[in-house]
Amino acid sequence: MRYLIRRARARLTAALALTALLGLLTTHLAHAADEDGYDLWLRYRPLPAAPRAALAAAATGIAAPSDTPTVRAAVAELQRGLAGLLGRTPDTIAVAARPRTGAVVLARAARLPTGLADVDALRAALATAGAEGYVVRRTRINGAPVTLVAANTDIGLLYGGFAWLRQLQLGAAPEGIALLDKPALPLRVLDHWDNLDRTVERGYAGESIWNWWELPHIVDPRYTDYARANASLGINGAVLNNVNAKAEVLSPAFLAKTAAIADVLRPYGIRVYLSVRWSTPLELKETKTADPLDPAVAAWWARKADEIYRTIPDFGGFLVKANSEGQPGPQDYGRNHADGANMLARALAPHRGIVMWRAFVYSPPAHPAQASDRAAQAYDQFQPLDGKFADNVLVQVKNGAIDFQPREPAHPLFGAMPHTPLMMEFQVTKEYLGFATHLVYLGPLFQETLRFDTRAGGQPMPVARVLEGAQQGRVGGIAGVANIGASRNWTGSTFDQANWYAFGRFAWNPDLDSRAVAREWAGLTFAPDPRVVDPVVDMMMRSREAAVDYMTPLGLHHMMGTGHHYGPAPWVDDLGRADWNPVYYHRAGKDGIGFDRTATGSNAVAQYAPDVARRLADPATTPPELLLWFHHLPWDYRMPSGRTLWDELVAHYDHGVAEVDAMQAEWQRLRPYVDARRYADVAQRLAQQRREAQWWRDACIAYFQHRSGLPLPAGARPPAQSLEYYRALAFPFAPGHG
Ligand code: BDP
Repeated sequence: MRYLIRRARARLTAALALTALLGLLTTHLAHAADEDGYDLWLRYRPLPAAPRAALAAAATGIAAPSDTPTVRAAVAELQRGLAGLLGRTPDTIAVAARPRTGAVVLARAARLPTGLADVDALRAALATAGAEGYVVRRTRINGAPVTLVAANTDIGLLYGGFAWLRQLQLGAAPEGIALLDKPALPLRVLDHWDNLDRTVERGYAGESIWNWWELPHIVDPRYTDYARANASLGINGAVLNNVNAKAEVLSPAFLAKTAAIADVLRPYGIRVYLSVRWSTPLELKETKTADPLDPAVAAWWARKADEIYRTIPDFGGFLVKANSEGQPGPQDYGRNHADGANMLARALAPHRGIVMWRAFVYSPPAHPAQASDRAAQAYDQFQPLDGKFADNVLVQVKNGAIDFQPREPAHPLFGAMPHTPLMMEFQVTKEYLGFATHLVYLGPLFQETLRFDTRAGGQPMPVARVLEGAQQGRVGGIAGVANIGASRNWTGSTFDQANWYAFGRFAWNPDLDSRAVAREWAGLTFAPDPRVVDPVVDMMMRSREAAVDYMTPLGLHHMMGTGHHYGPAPWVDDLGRADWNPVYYHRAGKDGIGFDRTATGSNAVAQYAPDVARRLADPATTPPELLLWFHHLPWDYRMPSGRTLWDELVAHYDHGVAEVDAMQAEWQRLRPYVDARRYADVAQRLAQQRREAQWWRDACIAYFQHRSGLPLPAGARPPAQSLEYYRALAFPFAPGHG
C-alpha cells in the first residue's frame, strides 16, 4: 500500500514537473523578449530558419559605390538589418569591392556595374525613378546572381535599401522582391512644435528630442536614429521648432545648434527648416519696424539668410505662422500674407530656400454675438491672393478649416487656389484625439482627406492630385505635426508609432490605402504573422471612427476642454472670443443642434466648388458623418437610419464606447503573441481609453439632454454622474499646453 502511494506520488510529481516544463516552454515560445519600442519599425528580429537560410544565400556581402556619407548610411543600415534578420554578427557581410554571388549591390545609374544582365530594362526603369526613387531586383552580374539596389542618386540608394529591408522583415522571399518606386511629392516634412526650453506644444511623448541646451557640442546619438526612422519612410525635411516661434532661434547661438542637427540629418536626405517669428528683427532691436515693405526689414532678412546658409548650405527654409492666434505678421502693418511671404521668399531665393506660409489664420470677431464663421476665414484671406505668391512660397493648409478635429471635411482652400502650390498640414500628434493615451490610428483620416474630391475646375480632383500640382502645374508637399519626443518609445505609446509611420508612408505616396499601411506597420512592429497582423489591423481600422463616435459624432467639432483640449467640455460658453467656445460650434438648443454653414447661415459651404457645395448644402445629400458641420437641424430630424437625430446621436456615442470594448477584447486575445512589456502598456492605455470614452459619452449626453430637454432613447443608459459633476472637473496639469 505504502509502495502504491509512493508510486502514485512519484507519478504525480513527474506529471507536475512535466506540466511545469511544458508551461515554461510554451511561455517561452509564446512570449517574445520584452521590447521598449525604441527600435520602432526597424526591429530587424531574426527570421525563422528557412527564410533565414534563403536570405543568408541571397546576402553574402554588400557592394557599394564610392564612399559618400549617404552611401555609408545605406551600407550601415543594410549591415544592421541583415545582422538582425540573420541573427548573427555582420562580419560575414563585409563591404565587398567586387560583387560576388549573392551580393547586395548598390549602384548609381551613372555607373552601373559591368557585366550586368538586362541593363536596358534597368535603365528604362531608372529613367522613371526620378531623383529620389529606386529600383530593387534580382539580377546577374557576370552570371552571378545578385540583389541590385539601383538609383539615380545616393538618397535613392538609401531609400531602396530601406524598402528592401522592409520587404524582408515582412517575410518576403529575397528572390521574389522586385521594387520600383518614387515619391509623389518633393516636400515630405515633419513639423516639430518644440520650444527652445524643450517643452513641446501638444507633445505627449516627453520633452523635445532636441537637447538645445547641450547642443551644438554634445550631439545625442538619438538624432541619428531619428534620421534613420524618417529616411526609412522617405521623410526629407524637419522643421525643428514650434510655429509659435521665438526670435532667439535665429540668433547665432541657435543657428550653431541647428547646424549641428543638420550635420546629423544630412546623410539621410533630411533638410532642416526653422519656424520664424515675423517680428524677429524688431524684437532683436535690429530694425525699427517689421513692415515687409520697409527696405531695412527686407535687407535684414536677406543678411540673416546669408548668415544661415554660410553654416547650413542646404538649409531648407522658413515655416511661418503670422497673424494667427496673436502671432505678429504683415497685417500689423496693413500688408497682406503675400507681401509677407514674398519678402521672406526673396531673402531665401538666392540660396534656393523656400517659405512655407501657413493658412491657419482667424481673427477675433468684432463682437462675440455677431461672430463670423471661423471655418470661412482662411479662405477669405487667402483665396484672393491666389497667384500672388513668389515661386518659392508654398501655402500650408491644415487638413480641415477648423483645427485637426477628429473629423473635418477637407479644407475648401484645396479646391480654390489653382495658381499656388499648396502643402497639406496634418497633425500626427493627437491634440484632439486622446493624446498618447487613446489608440487612434490616423491612416483613415489621412486617406479620407487626401481622397476628398474638390471637383476643382469641374473635374474629379482629389486633394492628393492638388498637392501633386495637377491643377497648379506646380508641385506642393505634405507636412505633419510630429508626435515625437524623448520618451524611450519616441511617441509615448506603441500605437502612436503607427501614426508617424503612416504619415511618412502617405507623404511618400498619398494614394496608399490606410489598411495596407496598417498591415505593414503591424507586421514590422509585432511580427509578420496573420495571427498578430489581422487583429492588430482590425483594431487600428476601427479606432478612428470609434474616437469620432465617442467624442464628436455626426460632424460635431471643437468640444474639447479649454486650452489643453483634454476631455469633453461642450458647455463652455464664457471664453473671451466667441469662436473659442464649444457652444459656438455645436449651437445646441431647444430647437436643435449643428452649425448652419449653408446660405441661411454662414454660407461657408459656398467656398467649395459648385458640385461639392450643392451636395453639402442639402442635409439629404450631406454625408451623415458631416451633417452637423454644415447644418443646424431639429432634434427630431429623420436620419437615413430611420432614427431621429437625437436618438442617432446617442447611438453613436454608445457605439464609440462599444468599439473600445471590442478593441480591448481583441488586444486580450493577442496576449500570447506580444511581448509582456508592450502588451501591458497597450492594455493599460486601452483601459484608460475605455474610461475616457465613457466619460466623453456620459458628459456629452448629459449636456445635450440638458439642451434638448428630451428623454433618453429607450434602452440608453443614463450618464453615470450629473452634468454639474462633469462641468466641475478641472485639469490644470494636462500635458502639451504651452
Ligand atoms: C492648434 C493648437 C495650438 C497651435 C495652433 C497652430 O491648439 O497649440 O499653436 O493650432 O496650429 O491646433 O498654430
